[in-house]
Amino acid sequence: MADKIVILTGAGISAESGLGTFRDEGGLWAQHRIEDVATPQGFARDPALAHRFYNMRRAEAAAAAPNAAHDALAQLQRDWPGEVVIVTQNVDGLHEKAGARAIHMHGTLATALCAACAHRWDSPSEMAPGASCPACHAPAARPDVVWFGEMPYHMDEISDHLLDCEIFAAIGTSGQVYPAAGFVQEARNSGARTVEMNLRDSDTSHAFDDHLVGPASKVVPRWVA
Ligand code: BJW
Repeated sequence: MADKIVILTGAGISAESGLGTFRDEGGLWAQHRIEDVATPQGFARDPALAHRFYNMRRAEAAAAAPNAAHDALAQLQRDWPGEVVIVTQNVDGLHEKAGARAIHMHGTLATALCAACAHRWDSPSEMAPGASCPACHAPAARPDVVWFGEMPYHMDEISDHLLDCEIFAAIGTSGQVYPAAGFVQEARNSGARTVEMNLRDSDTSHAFDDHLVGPASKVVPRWVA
């Protein structure tokens, strides 16, 4: 039995809950410029545009329900006699809706962040440019998400888990964004067995020992069973 399993999830696990991925055909980056909505420079240039993007995503996430893949991971986390650590790049909150705990390395739509004092609070469903922080009152409220060029959250904690896991799984992620794309190599270096679950090959498929090809709602419950 593995004492510790680390599972990295990406946008693909939520695709069958109706939430668009980023880089698949017709995905979010086909409709929105990364430079405008997913960089601190884009937010500084046109905060209203970025807020519209995240307000839309927040509304879609609020209306979405977890699918069989989220449910299977929550069940694994409940039932596995060892530790199951879910690290998600997703900001949609669907792991929590399924009853799991997850480390949110790219933040969450559920909270707002003050760019001036780093205070966090429950996000309103619609954020607007220039909104004030309830703690320091600076007009510096922003979505609590990690944009390109910013440091992902909880990296020390994640590195510690990668150092002592026996199994590492990646589900529905394209392997195009670092540092998450490097986790499989870190886990391998620690001696973990690695498995990828995806509709197709990702940029990091070559680094995995095992591959389960298919929609997450089918392959994840099968892997967990
Ligand atoms: C299914 C499915 C189904 C579909 N079933 N599967 C070179 C080396 C190392 C690093 C870099 C480098 N060059 C640049 C960098 C840094 C940069 C980076 O990686 N850039 C790349 C483009 C190269 N990274 C960063 O800037 C990160 N920070 C950092 O490195 O900090 C250190 C540092 C700081 C300061 C200075 C210097 C260094 C931060 C990255 C932040 C990413 N942010 C976003 C937005 C988050 C908020 C939001 O949600 O809007 O995170 S971008 C976007 O991509 C989002 C995602 O979490 C992330 C990953 O996407 P994901 O989840 O993989 O989705 P897709 O769409 O790409 O793939 C979907 C997959 O699902 C596909 O494979 C499908 O096949 C599959 N799929 N349906 C199963 N039903």
